[in-house]
Parts: sequence; structure tokens; C-alpha cells
Amino acid sequence: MKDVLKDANFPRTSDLRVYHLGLRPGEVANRIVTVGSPSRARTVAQLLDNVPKPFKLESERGFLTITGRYKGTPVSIMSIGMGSPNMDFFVRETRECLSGDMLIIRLGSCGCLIDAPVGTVVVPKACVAVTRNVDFDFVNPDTCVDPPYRISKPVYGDPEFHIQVKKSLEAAKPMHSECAILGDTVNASADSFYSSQGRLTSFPDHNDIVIEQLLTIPDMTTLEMETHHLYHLAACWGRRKETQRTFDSPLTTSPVSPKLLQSSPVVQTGATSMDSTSPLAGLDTVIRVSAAHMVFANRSSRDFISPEQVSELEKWTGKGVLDALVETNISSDRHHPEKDSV
Ligand code: R1P
Ligand code: URA
Repeated sequence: MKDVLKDANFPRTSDLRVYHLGLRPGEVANRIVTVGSPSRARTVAQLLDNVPKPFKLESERGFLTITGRYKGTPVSIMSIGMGSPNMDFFVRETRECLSGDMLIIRLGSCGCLIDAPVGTVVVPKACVAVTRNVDFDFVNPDTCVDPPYRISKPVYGDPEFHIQVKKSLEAAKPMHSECAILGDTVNASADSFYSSQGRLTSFPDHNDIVIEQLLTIPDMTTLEMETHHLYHLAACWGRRKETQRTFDSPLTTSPVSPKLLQSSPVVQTGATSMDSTSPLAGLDTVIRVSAAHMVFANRSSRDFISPEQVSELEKWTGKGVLDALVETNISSDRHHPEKDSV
């Protein structure tokens, strides 16, 4: 980003672009599919309506946003890379570009801890976090009483959205597919693909009992790296009152078609004063979240998915999560009944 940034607390350019995602209000929809890799984002984006033409923005930090319409409803597909710090950038900076509710689904890959084949799709109702205890002495472990890894309490996703995600995935699954779709599971999000997921590398990680400990948690099924932070931030948001805040510089022109986001109009957010003329000001907003995890690795059989399986899986799960997004109502829709008019 070459533009000058203002405000060390929440840096933005003068035309309101957020620092790491490069987006500004009006370029992102309230309904979002978030994925790890740009190739998955582009695969899912092939399902978007051709008109209006989708808007694409790749930030200098590697976040890719594709905003368009799916079956007439504005949606964004955003690739964010890996790990909870990137999930944190994504949720916080996107939130500041929007007004009203957000509906977010993560379409990610995962490792599986139960006896289910690669290609299985898992919809977690809840997540725990697995974090490496950096105060543990990994060189002289016998000197430590604290454990090398910590497992958090579970945090829950949105229960209604969970049901819709499972239903839409079932409907999108091709007739010939033998993949199972499992719901109501618990996922563990780790702060490393390796140590805190119980993998062995050349480092002295003292992680041989991580998986055993995870499997004592009822319904524990998958391991990945971001979904806990998504569920955690949504839970922390709770129900927050919408404010409309003002900036000292106006919005300039944007490459986004004015019709693309008719159901989520540009609202200037980010500073201080409440504007009672906003259709949403003063109303409660929520962030509703769910996830669909594609099993790429089975940790007991040691199988790993093939590129051909990934390609087929991403297409139909992409359709399933987009269908779930547009079939779920969010309160912002009530204030923008023109939602379906392109
Ligand atoms: C590790 O290979 C990555 O794959 C999983 C993990 O959460 C981690 O980001 O998800 P994605 O496929 O969405 O990146
Ligand atoms: N992603 C992960 O984080 N772990 C796996 O085992 C597979 C995908």
C-alpha cells in the first residue's frame, strides 16, 4: 500500500482503506466465505454470478478479496493465508468496512483424528485452541511443572447456521460422491501445523500426548489452525450496537460497480459520533459464524488427499457454503430489501 496511513491505533488511508486487507467500505459484503489459499478462493469465485462483474483486490500482504453476487445476493470470498493472526486481521479489518450483521463461513482443510477417510467434510459446532506454552523449557523438560501445550475451553459457532451449512452441503454433494458430511463435531485449532498438532519434526517439541489429550474431549474430530479464532471473535462481539461514525475525508470513487453491494451500502465507520439517520444505527449487530472443514490428512491412517480429490471437493463444498450463506437471513437484509435487485 503506497498511500499515506493515518491513525496509529487503526491505520487507514485517506480514502478509508484498511492497512493489511487494502479494502475500503463498499468493497466487501456482509456474507463472506473465508479460505486459506488464493486458488481455493478463485475456484469458489467461479460460482459467482457474471453480472455485475465481480470485484477483485489482492493486498500487498497477500489477502485476496473477490466480491460479487451469488444467486443475486452480495457475497465476498476472501483468502487470508494461515494461522489465527491472519484470521484476526481478516475479521477486525473487514468488520470496520461494514455495517450490520456479518455472516462468515470458513471453508478450510484439516487433519482428522477419527476413523474417517480423506475427503470427508466436517462441520464443527465448537472449537478449542491448542497453544504451545513458550514458558515450558523444551531443552530441560524435567525442570517444568506446567504442560508444554495448553488446550482451551470450547467456543461455539452459530447453531442455526451450523444446521443450514450441513443441509446445503448435503444438497451440493454430487450423487456419485462417497464423501460423508459430519456435523456436531468439535475442532481443535492449533498454533502450529507441526508441534501443537502432535507432528514429529527435528525439534524437541514434547508433543507426544497432544492428540491423546485432545481425544478425551467429547466429539473431538478435526485439527486445523484458524476456526477457533473466528468463533472466538464472533463470541466476543456478542450483540453490539451499530454506530455510524464520521471521517474527516469523503469517500472517493471506487472500482466497484455501484449495484454490486446494494444490500450493504457504504457506511463510513471508524471514528466516533453516532448518526441517528443511519438505518442501522442503534440496532444490535451480530457476527454469525460456521465452518466446513475438508479432511486432507488422516492422522491415524496417515493418508493424505490427492490433488484430484481436492479439486472435486472444493467445487461442491464451495457451492454448499455459498448456498448456506445466501439461504441464511441476517438482520441487515431487513433494512435493505433491494437485496435481490441487481
Ligand atoms: C495448513 O496446511 C493450513 O491448512 C488449513 C490449516 O488451518 C492451515 O491454514 O486450512 P486452509 O486449507 O484453509 O489453509
Ligand atoms: N491443515 C492442518 O492444519 N492440519 C492438517 O493435518 C491438515 C490441514
